[in-house]
Amino acid sequence: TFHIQPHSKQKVSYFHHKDVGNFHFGLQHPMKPHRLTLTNNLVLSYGLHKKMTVYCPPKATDDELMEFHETDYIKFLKEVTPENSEEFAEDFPKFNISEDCPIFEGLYDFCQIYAGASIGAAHQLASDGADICINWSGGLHHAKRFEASGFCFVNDIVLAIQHLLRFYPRVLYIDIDIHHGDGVQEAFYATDRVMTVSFHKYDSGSFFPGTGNISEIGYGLGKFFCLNVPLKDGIDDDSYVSLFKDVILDVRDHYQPSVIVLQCGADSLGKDRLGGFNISIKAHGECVKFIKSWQIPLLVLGGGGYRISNVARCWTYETGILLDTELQPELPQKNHYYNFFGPDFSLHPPLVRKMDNLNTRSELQKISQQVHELLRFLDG
Ligand code: V1P
Ligand code: CA
Ligand code: ZN
Repeated sequence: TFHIQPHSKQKVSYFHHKDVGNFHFGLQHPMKPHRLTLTNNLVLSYGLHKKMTVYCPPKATDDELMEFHETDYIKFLKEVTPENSEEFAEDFPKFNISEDCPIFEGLYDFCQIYAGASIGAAHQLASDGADICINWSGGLHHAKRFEASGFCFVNDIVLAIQHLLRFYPRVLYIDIDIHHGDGVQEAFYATDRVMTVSFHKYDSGSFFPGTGNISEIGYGLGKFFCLNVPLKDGIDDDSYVSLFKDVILDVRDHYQPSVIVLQCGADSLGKDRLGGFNISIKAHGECVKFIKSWQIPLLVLGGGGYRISNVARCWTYETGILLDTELQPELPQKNHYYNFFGPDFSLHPPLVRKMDNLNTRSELQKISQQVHELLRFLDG
């Protein structure tokens, strides 16, 4: 007799450092690490910790950060503080210290914590300790070898992928943050061992960081191993999810990745404070569900997300998806931050607005066609 297994259960590990939510970029700054405390709290109040292994990740060491970053840049991040910043002011332009990337109390600890969690998660995947690893504090995709950019100081994604490359032949990186994953793209632009795919808002250069045209396809050995899906404001659930599945399935079939890193930036949700897309938490989660269903080792990271109550909802819902656990739509009342989630107190508040989808059917069709044509170059 045959025993049909619809899907064998994937083992999930969850990395959360208790201090990661206590850092502050500054009062006016949109990046709020507190969203990580909110998320963790909601994950626990749904009881999801009972279905996965929860780790307090070790902080990344200086040497680990220098696997990608320049020694001088890491030394600078380690030494500079709000108090001594005058002594270092001459270095600010060089390292892109700015309004976006300000010096704040505990900056280096913050970097060590979120990068340590991504490296630890990568290590656990590679050593066969889990099938899926989650680090919602990671996904800071803009940081460059020797400079900060777009709220990102060290690039935990590049560090995690570099670690995975010691064990796996091909890494697929997928980025659904509304911003272009430029730092990860740049780091692996000339290699065929990492394929980077980013979906993002692109308006010929004015939306941050300004890159991510479909014409950016990789260089040298990496030519065609970089894919960009530029979109406009107002994209809705159906257009986004169907384009995502259409593109990413063809990527999988051509590239046949041995491991996947998924950056789940929640600023692609409707009503985000910086983004302009119009998608729901269910649609965002559907992208995660689709990748998970392939049963390929998976590292799941956070990223942007600037309406923090929705970020916490989204990443909690996606933790549930990764655990094959349906969550009741009413938020658990025993949650310490319950009041943050009014007036609806629901996991699925209405995020989708009556707004124009500036992506026309024919434009989306054209992007899909261009992507399939580019992927054909990966054959043979
Ligand atoms: O637009 C810019 C730069 C700053 N100007 C000189 C142009 N920066 C954006 C940065 C967005 C970073 C997104 C990060 C991520 O992809 C990953 C974590 O989500 C920016 C914006 C904006 N509306 O795009 N910075 C700020 N807003 C900002 C506002 C207030 C205080 C500090 C920064
Ligand atoms: Ca993106
Ligand atoms: Zn973003």
